[in-house]
Amino acid sequence: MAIKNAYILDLLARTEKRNANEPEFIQAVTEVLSTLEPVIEQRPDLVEAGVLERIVEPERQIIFRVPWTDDNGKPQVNRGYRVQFNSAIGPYKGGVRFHPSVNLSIIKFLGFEQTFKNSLTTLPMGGGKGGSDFDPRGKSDGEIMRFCQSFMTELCRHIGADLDVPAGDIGVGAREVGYMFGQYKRIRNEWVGVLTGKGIPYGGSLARKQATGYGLCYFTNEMLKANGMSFEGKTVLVSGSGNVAIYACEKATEYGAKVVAMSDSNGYIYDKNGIDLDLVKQIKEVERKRIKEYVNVHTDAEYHEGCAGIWTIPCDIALPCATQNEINGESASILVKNGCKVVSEGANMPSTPEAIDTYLANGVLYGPAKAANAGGVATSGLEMSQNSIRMSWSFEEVDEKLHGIMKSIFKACDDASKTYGMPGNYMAGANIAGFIKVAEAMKAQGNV
Ligand code: NDP
Ligand code: 2IT
Repeated sequence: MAIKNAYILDLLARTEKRNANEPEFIQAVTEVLSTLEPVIEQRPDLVEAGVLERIVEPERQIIFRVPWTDDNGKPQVNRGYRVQFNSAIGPYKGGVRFHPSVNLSIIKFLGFEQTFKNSLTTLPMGGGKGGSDFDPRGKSDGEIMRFCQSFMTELCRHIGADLDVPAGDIGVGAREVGYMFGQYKRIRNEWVGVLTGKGIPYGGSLARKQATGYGLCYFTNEMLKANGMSFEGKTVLVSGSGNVAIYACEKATEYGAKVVAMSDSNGYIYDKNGIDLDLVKQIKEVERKRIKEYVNVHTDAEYHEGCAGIWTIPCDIALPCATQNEINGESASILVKNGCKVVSEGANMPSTPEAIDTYLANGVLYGPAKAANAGGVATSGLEMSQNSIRMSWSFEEVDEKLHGIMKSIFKACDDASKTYGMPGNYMAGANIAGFIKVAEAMKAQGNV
C-alpha cells in the first residue's frame, strides 16, 4: 500500500536509517505503519505522546554467546537473542526460534509482530521473541539438551513468570521447552510458569500443541463465513509439516476440506487423494525425518524438490505454515491464476509485500498472520493462567476458550476494517485493532 501521510513517511525513513541491514524488521514495520494512516489522522494525541516512535523501538535487546559441546567433545558456539519488544499491556511473551537463518532482523520482526498479535488475543501479554542461529537438524538428543541448557543458563537471568515468558517456534517444540524449563528450575530454584508449551505432566496446557493450527482454521472459518463461504469440499494447500502445519491440516480436514499438499525446507508432497496425516505425524513428530518419506508409503503421491512449487498446485485455499516470505509476488500470481480464493497465514509474515498487493488487487480473502496464527500464543496465555491458579483445564475447556478467542479476533479485525473505511481488508483491521490497545496503554503510562 502506498503511504501518503508525511509523518508516517518520515518515521519510516528514520526507522530504516536506524535499523539499516534489517530487511525483515523494516518489512514488518512498513506493513503496519502503512495501514495506520486513518488512525493517525483521527488521533493526533497518540502522535503527540510519541507512541509511534516508541513502538518501533524494542524496550530491550539481549544478545549472548551460547557455548556447547558436541558429541565428539568439540566446543561449539552459537549466538542467542532475546528481544523484549513491548511490555505496555503485560509481561513480554513470545516464542524462541532455533534455525540457522536466525539473526537480529528476524527476531526483531517477530517481536514487533508479536506485540500486536498478543494485543489481539484479548489477554494481558506484551511482545517478545528470542532464538539462536543453532541448527537442530542432524543433532543428537544429547546435543540438543546441552545446547538448550547453555542457552537457558544465560537467558534465565532475563526472564520470569511476571517478566518474560518464552515458548516454542521453528525448531523449538515440547522437547526443547522441557530442557530449557528443567535448566531454569535448577538454576533459579523455583517452579513457576516461566515457559509455555511445556509437557502435560509438568504444567503444560492441553490443546497448546494443536492451538496454532486449530486457531488458524477457526479464524479462517469465521472469515469464510463472513464472506458466504466454508471449508466444505475445498482443496487446500498447507506449506510446512511442523507443529502449525500438522494441526492446520487436521482441523481443515475436520471442517470438510481436502488438504492435497504439504512441504518441508527440501520439497513438497502432492497427494490428490488427500494427505494421510497419521503418516505425516509419524514421519515428522515421531521419526523426525524428511517429508519425502511420505511417497515411500503412498507410491501414488508425488514428491518434488524445492519449496515454492507447492504454490503452483491448483487450490481454493492456501495456508502457508512454514516461514517468512515463502509466498512472493510470482507465487501469489500463480495462486490467483489457478483460482485460489483465500490465503490465511499460519506462519509469521509468509507473504512478501508484492504477494499481499496481489491478493488485495484480486479480491483474495486474506487472513494476516498476526490475527490468523494468534491461537498459539493465546493458548500460551491460557497455560500461564492455569499455572498461576495451579489448576489444569480439560482439552475441551481450553479448545472452547481458544475458539472463542479466534472468533473475537476475527470480529475485531472485521470491525476495525469497517470503522476505518477499509471493509474486508483484514490486514488493516488486525494492525489497527492490535495497535490501538497497545497505543492507549503506552500513552496512559507516560513516556517510558
Ligand atoms: P516447526 O519447526 O514445527 O516447523 C517448521 C516447518 O517449516 C518445517 O516443516 C520446516 O521444514 C519448514 N521450514 C522452516 N524454515 C523453512 C524455510 N526457510 N523454508 C522452507 N520451509 C521451512 O515450526 P512451527 O510449525 O512451530 O512454525 C511454523 C511457522 O509458524 C513459523 O513461521 C512460526 O513463526 C509460526 N508460528 C508458530 C507458532 C507456534 O505456536 N509454534 C505460533 C504462531 C506462528 P524443515 O523441517 O525442513 O526445516
Ligand atoms: O509466533 C508465535 O506466536 C509463537 N511462536 C507462539 C508464541 C507463544 O508464546 O506461544
